[in-house]
Amino acid sequence: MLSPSRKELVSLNLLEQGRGYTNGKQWRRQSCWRKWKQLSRLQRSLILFITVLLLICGIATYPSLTEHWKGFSDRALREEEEPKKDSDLKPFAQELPKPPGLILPEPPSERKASHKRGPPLLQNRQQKKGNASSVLLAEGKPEPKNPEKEDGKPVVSWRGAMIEADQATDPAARENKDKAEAEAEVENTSLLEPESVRLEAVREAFRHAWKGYKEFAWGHDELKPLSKTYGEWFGLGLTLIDSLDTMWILDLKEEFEEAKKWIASELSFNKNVDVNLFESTIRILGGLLSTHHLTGDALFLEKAIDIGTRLMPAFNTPSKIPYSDVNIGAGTAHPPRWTSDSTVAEVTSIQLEFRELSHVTQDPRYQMAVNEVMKRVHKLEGKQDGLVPMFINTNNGQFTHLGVFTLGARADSYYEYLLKQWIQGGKKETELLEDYLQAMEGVKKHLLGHSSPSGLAFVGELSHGHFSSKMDHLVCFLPGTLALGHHHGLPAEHLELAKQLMEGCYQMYVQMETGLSPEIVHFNTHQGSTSDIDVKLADRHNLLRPETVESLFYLYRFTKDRKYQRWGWEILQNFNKYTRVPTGGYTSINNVRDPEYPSPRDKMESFFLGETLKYLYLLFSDNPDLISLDKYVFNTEAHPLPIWPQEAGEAV
Ligand code: DMJ
Repeated sequence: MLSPSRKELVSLNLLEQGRGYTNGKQWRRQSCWRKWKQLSRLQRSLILFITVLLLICGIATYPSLTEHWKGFSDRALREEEEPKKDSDLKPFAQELPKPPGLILPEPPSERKASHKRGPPLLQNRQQKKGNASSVLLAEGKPEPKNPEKEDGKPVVSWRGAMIEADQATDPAARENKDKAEAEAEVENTSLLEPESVRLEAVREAFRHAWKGYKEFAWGHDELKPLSKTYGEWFGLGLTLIDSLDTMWILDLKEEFEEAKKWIASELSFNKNVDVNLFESTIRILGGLLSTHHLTGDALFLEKAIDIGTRLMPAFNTPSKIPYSDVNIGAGTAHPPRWTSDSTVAEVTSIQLEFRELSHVTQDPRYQMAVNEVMKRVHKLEGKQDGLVPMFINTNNGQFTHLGVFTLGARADSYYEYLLKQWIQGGKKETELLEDYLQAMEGVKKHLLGHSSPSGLAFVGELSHGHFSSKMDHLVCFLPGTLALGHHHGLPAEHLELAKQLMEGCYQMYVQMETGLSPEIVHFNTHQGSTSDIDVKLADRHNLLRPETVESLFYLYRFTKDRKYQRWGWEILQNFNKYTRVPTGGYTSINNVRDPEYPSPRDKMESFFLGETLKYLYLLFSDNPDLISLDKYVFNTEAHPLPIWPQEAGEAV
């Protein structure tokens, strides 16, 4: 601290300098020196000490400061060129809870990946959408302001979804893209178990499920793995029949032979029971027909003819639109107790099976009955751009509950079977194709949405003109169906949309704490949302459904992109972690958001063996001839039925 006398002296001198100011260099030097001399020793040491200190700090912080300044100016430049876009895209890695350790050993490379790279979607988005530009930025090249205009290429626009017609025409960008894709391929492959391990993992899961069924539910419809008993729906050995062709495909010979013995000696359809026409057609008739086709064993055809014939009374209605329920012993049919309506998906998703039954027996009755349904539905009023309502009246044959459109429950497989019947019949029934194409346009126009903040594609619902971002897990059949259509010659846009929707479906798993999808989600579409997906309390269950792995199978078959196998592998691990019951079997769960207590439901649906495990196996196989998609078309319960061979001289 300075003494009062010293203070005065300093201020006096400053005044003097102000008066005699000449700005000469000589004067300034002298004046500074004079001032320095006037300071006390303490003052001088203090100033020297502070100066040295500042110098040391400056040297130490120089490199990080320059980095910071550089980064700041880069960001400012980017924001100026592309306002908001990237800054809105929040990495999932920051939002996702880290999944707990898995029961099955996780590949070391995968563990590494979860730390290093974050969830795959974000990388995919970077590779594809942000994409060429983010590669350019990483290389230190300026990002083009408006890539779609610069290269003169139009973009395909589906209601806000911009799909690049041809990415990166600039050779450098293309090279970067190819490199990024090659790297992604190497990385995806290194994250995967070898094919034999993947296939064996599915076989093992099947055997475990079968163990529970065999021990506690043999010959009954469904296993209740926790209470170690069974549940009956139709009392027809539903799980056993639904699983037959899965065992054949998975090469589980011993299990298959045991099941076949039961079919031969125990299965009888001469029972006074009400069965649901749709469910028994897709699971029982479909399962028997495909097993017959794969094995060539007449036993399965005999049983298929028996059940198919017993289901026929369902079509004896004033409108030719079938009733939902049939008593297969009494030969009577009726609608549900509370209504004379059937659901649209149910009456339009039995065609592949009845048509095949006619084809294989040369008895046209079955095919005529189901073709009549399609003809009538084709002509009906009440559609919107090819989208159909969910109910149809069996008396007057008209749609009911008009104005509500979904690709989820009650309508889903209508769309799937339009395409698949066209394929089954050799692509000649153009009405089916037209209805399918128009419906896909309707989906794009009315139901396609994009979530916030990450822009995930999803298919919502429309109710009297109001869009809802609700999506059933059931809708995840759609990416696979779209990809299948493209494989059979439909436009590339279908495959592009399939890829986008596939990512959305995968995120329905990844963003849940158990890594398993809930039954229903709501995508957030409001700007500023912090998460893409919301799940209501009542929708948090998982029934071991197949649709996402089904679509992963198609996407992998047609694109050979290994990320789809990797995604399927993750899903299998999570089924093993959260739904596997130690004493045998897998169970539906109530809460995919609680990894501590997912709350088992004590039920293993037959489609877990009929579909989910079969599609996982086919997804993990690298053999495109294992149920070739040029020879077979899967029914909606994953039973492969043959594509009819073309008559001699006919164009294929
Ligand atoms: C299956 O029975 C069929 O896939 C059907 O098309 C929809 N529901 C279940 C699976 O989720």
